[in-house]
Amino acid sequence: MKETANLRYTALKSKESNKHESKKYDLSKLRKEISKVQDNKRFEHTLSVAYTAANLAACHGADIEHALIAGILHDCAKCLSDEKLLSICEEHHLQTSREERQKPSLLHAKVGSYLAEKKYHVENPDILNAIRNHTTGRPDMSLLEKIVFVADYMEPGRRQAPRLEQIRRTAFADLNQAVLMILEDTLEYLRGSDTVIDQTTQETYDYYKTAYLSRW
Ligand code: DGI
Ligand code: FE
Ligand code: FE
Repeated sequence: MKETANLRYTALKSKESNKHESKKYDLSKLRKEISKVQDNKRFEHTLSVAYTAANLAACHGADIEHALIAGILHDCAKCLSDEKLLSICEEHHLQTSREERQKPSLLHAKVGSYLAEKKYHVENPDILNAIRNHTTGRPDMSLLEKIVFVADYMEPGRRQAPRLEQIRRTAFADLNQAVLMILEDTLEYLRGSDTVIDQTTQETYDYYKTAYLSRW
C-alpha cells in the first residue's frame, strides 16, 4: 500500500518536472531581444499585448505561455522600413499580395512570423500563425489567433478606437463577437481613410459576420 502511494507520488513528481521541462521558451530573453528592435512606445505596446493575451488565454482556456510568446513577438517586424519588409519577402520568397505591395506596412505580420521562426526559433505553428494573422485576421482563426488579434486591438494602451470599453468587456464574455466588432470598426475606419483594404480583412469580416448571424 505504502509502496503504491510512493509510486504514485513519484509519478506525480515526474509529471510535474516534465511540465517544467516542456517550458522551452525563454520569455525574459525574448523580451530583452525585442526591446532592442523596438522603440519605447512600441515595446510598451508589445508587453501590454502579451499580458492582455495571457489574460484572455486564461479566461478562454488557451495556453498562457503560447499567448505570452505570440504577444511578445507579434510586432517584431513593426519597426522595419517598407523597403526592408519588401526586400525580406523577396529574398526569402514570401509571397505578397497586390494590397501588401501597395501598403508594405501590412507585411510586418507576415515578416514577423518569418522572423519569429528563423531568428527567434519559434517552432509552434499556432504561435507563428497568430503572429502572421494578427493584422488582418483570417477566416476561421484558431483560439490563439483570435486572442492575439483581439489583444492587439484592446490592450490598455490603446485609446483611439471607438467602442473600446465595450470590446474589452465582450472579449472576455464572447471572443468571436469581439473579433467581429473589431473587424467592423477597422473596416469602417479604413473606408474613411485613403488606403487599400486587404482582401483578407474583408474576407475575415464576412466570415465572422456570417458565423455571428448563424451563432457559432
Ligand atoms: O501593428 P499595430 O499597430 O499594433 O496593429 P496592427 O498590426 O493591427 O496594424 C494596425 C493597422 O493595420 C491599423 O491601423 C489598421 C490596419 N489594417 C488592418 N487591416 C488593414 C489595415 N490597413 C490597411 N491599409 N488595409 C487593411 O486591410
Ligand atoms: Fe501589428
Ligand atoms: Fe501590435
